[in-house]
Amino acid sequence: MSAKLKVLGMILAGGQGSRLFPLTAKRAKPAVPFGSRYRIIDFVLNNFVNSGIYGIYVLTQFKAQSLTEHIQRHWRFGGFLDDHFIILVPAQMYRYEELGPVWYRGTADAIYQNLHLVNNNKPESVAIFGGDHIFKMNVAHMVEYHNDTRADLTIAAYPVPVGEASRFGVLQVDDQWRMVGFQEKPKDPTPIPGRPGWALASMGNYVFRTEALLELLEYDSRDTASSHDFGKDVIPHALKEGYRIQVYDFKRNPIPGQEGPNTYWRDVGTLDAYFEASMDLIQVTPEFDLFNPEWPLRTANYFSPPAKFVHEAGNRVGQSFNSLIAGGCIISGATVRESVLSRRVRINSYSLVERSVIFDEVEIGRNVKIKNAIIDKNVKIPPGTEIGYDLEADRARGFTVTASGIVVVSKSFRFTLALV
Ligand code: ADQ
Ligand code: ADP
Repeated sequence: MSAKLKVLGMILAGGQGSRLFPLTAKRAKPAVPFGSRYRIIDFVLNNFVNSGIYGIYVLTQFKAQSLTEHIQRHWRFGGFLDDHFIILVPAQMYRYEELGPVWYRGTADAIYQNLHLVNNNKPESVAIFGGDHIFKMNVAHMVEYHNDTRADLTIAAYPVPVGEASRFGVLQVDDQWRMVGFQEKPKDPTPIPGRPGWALASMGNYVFRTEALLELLEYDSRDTASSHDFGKDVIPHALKEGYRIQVYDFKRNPIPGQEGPNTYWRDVGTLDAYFEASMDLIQVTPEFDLFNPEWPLRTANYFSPPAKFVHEAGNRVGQSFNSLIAGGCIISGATVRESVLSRRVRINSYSLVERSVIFDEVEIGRNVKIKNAIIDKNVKIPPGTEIGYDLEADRARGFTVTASGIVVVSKSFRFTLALV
């Protein structure tokens, strides 16, 4: 069909993201807004595009409407170059005759059910990345390493504290960084030799030699004991069968315009992790820099007016400190500190918003106080409301309150006067 691709990009964007509930009540995790202007999936898409990988399929499944609209409206390119595309692939039971009426049974099955897309493009290798991490990665460098080491499979890795490693695949390498051990989400993670307290985690980002991918997935699909997951099934099987699996050290990944090791990778899989990553952005010199012109971060291009800060005569001020404020916001006689505001948020006089993440088109009335909160899209907050000050009261009003005390107000929440 199309021109032969060197690397085909496939993004797994079908996960449910249940630990991000209620932000994922109506949208898949990769579609959750992040960093004032972006959606989580934008970061991996930019990683591919900035690395010269222009043939990309995005595999969706769960509550995909918001994600679909974001990509269809805002990530269009291609035209007459038939090897330049970003195409959404809904789950469509392509293997109905073989598997019966089943949705994707796991991450490996999501690729297996779409292997015809790999065969159509005949790439040398397939880069299979998760759709829900905040990071910058020059994928071309990882592919170069994959080719230089003649690997069947290359897995990107990042050191994490042992205490957190049970959430990840944990791997062991020899002195050539060939993988010699792998455990998916182990109870008792093996530390890195000579670095007690740290374990080497799989980032869930893989580059496969195409032939090896086809063999491994054909095998996995016939394995009745398998849960058809890369981490649980395919990688342990590949290791056992002696496939050459190399581990790619993410820290050595060079990002143009960025000095020093590449250190920032976050799985914003829980509300607390999501909140922390949002707060990372408003540091004076953030570890994750949105402003690097050599690593452009494309996203939806809305025609919003500029952000506006106004105050009328008197003491009221419209001001904001250490914050990210998107287009179309009006901060009128209110104060915003250490916060991340998406488009068209309106905050009225005498109100104070601190250490909070506010999604699109939220309206905040007068005399409102909000701290340590995430407020989802379109919520209207009546005058005089306090959020984040009395966590018991917040729970009683039906908000989600996380272990570390972050209050989340869901998209569908409607205030009545009794709830102010
Ligand atoms: P998890 O993050 O737990 O572990 P998983 O929840 O399966 O893996 O999600 C991986 C990616 O696939 C996500 O982007 C998710 O949205 C997507 N996905 C999940 N189910 C899908 C489906 N049925 N169809 C399409 N897409 C789907 C994995 C690895 C670990 C590694 C971590 C790093 O298994 O070894 O450490 O990622 O976060
Ligand atoms: P987001 O909050 O992620 O920006 P939008 O409000 O833009 O999502 O909605 C994106 C798409 O998802 C729209 O087509 C909308 O109709 C659909 N959608 C949102 N909420 C629901 C829902 N509760 N049920 C069905 N579709 C929904």
